[in-house]
Amino acid sequence: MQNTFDEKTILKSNKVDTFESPDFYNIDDLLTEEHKMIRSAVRDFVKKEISPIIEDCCQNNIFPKHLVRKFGEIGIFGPTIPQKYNPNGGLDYISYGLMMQEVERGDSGMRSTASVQGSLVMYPIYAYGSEEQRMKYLPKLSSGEYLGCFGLTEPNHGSNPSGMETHFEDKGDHYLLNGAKMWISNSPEADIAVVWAKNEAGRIHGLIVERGMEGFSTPTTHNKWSLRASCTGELVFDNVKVPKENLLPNKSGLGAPMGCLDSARFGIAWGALGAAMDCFETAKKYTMERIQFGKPIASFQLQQKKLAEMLSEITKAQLICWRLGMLKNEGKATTAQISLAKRNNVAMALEIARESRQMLGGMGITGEYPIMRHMMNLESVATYEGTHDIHLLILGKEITGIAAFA
Ligand code: TGC
Ligand code: FAD
Repeated sequence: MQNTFDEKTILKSNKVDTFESPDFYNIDDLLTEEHKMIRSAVRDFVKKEISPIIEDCCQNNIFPKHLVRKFGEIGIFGPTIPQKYNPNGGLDYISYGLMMQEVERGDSGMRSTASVQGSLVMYPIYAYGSEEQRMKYLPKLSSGEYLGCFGLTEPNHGSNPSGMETHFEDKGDHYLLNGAKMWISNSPEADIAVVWAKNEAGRIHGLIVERGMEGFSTPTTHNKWSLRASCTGELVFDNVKVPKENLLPNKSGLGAPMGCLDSARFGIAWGALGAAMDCFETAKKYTMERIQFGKPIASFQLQQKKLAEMLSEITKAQLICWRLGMLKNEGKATTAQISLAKRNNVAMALEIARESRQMLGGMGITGEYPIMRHMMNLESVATYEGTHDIHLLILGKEITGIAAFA
């Protein structure tokens, strides 16, 4: 098992988190008062609940599971889902994006927990599920009473999920599920899993598998250098009898899981921006205070060049996120537009993390500052939900009309 959170032994940071986001192009003028209130509430939550414990959680590979309920209380899970199923729902995509930005500013692993629950578990149950499934699962997922996970990737099929081997057979009164998924965020602690598997005809369907079903296990993945506060594991199905009412009835084919990824990748584009902002703000403060050669290092041109380039990239990414959010609100955002945002913003954040790590010199490798943790986390973010190169190929297909995947 991943180590468990213990209020008594966790080493709380006594550093005051004074984060404020850069807004060089007055992008706040494009936000509503409600957007700003939501951002401010989540920022305060991160300062109070995540910043003090996250370094110790990551150093010691602890998943702070108690935060799942707290995320539920402040409405982080599935905020765009209608209020009929999620009392905290009914918000727009800019609100969702701002939430992901703030949570990932705290830690990418915490954003993973939130975006898997909202975009990859609640979204498919809402969009492809029956009314009974919606009423049974969505309120509990939104409150954090249940934690969910999403099983698409397999040991032999990562970038090409259409080749998946996990399959189920119709046994009359139930389905019999066999196979395995790996690299599954939340799996070791999840109450339910939305699992993608092929039927006898080779058609992909989503099934809701519940913890406790015989033959279903969720071994933990160990030895990660990245996302150490997020729990990751496998999903193993050994003749699991899944009730027929647990099949998501309203969409099948690869487009079903891929539709969920559109929503999660959108959240990652915003989240990575949050991590980049945290690195930039940390480097800016440090270089103003650190004296070398009798001056603050911020007075040297090479440091200023790095800061100026970071702010330029953050500003461009903010504009991409805002525009994409508006397109999502209008139901017009395309898969390729989302790919561009996910790929660009994660690469931008990783580059800013690497540059700002350098700017802190030796201090940059310690847990006194958040940069090294962001940098390690972002290596996973660049891989999951479609790798950096897969998103390049999705854009290549959009531009040329020719798929270069195979
Ligand atoms: P291709 O022939 O292009 O498409 C097959 C069918 O799928 C449809 N489709 C989509 N539908 C909606 N949204 C999308 N984004 C879609 N992408 C594809 C497509 O229209 C088609 O439908 P139909 O009805 O015509 O059959 O499929 P392909 O097999 O050639 O693969 C395309 C490729 C490589 C782009 C795709 O498979 C891909 O994106 N691969 C990356 C895999 C990936 O992203 N895995 C993510 C796993 S989940 C995860 O990482 C969670 S981490 C969470 C966290 O901790 O935050
Ligand atoms: P591969 O597909 O084997 O790719 C290896 C390399 O080959 C990559 O660089 C890739 O870009 C490249 N490559 C592959 N195909 C091509 C091609 N056609 N052309 C050029 N280059 C190519 N999955 C889930 O289903 N649910 C989760 O919750 C989840 N959480 C995750 C959490 C973590 C921490 C990590 C690391 C992964 C998670 N994943 C999850 C899995 C993730 O989506 C996959 O790791 C990702 O899609 C890549 O698959 P892979 O690791 O098998 O790499």
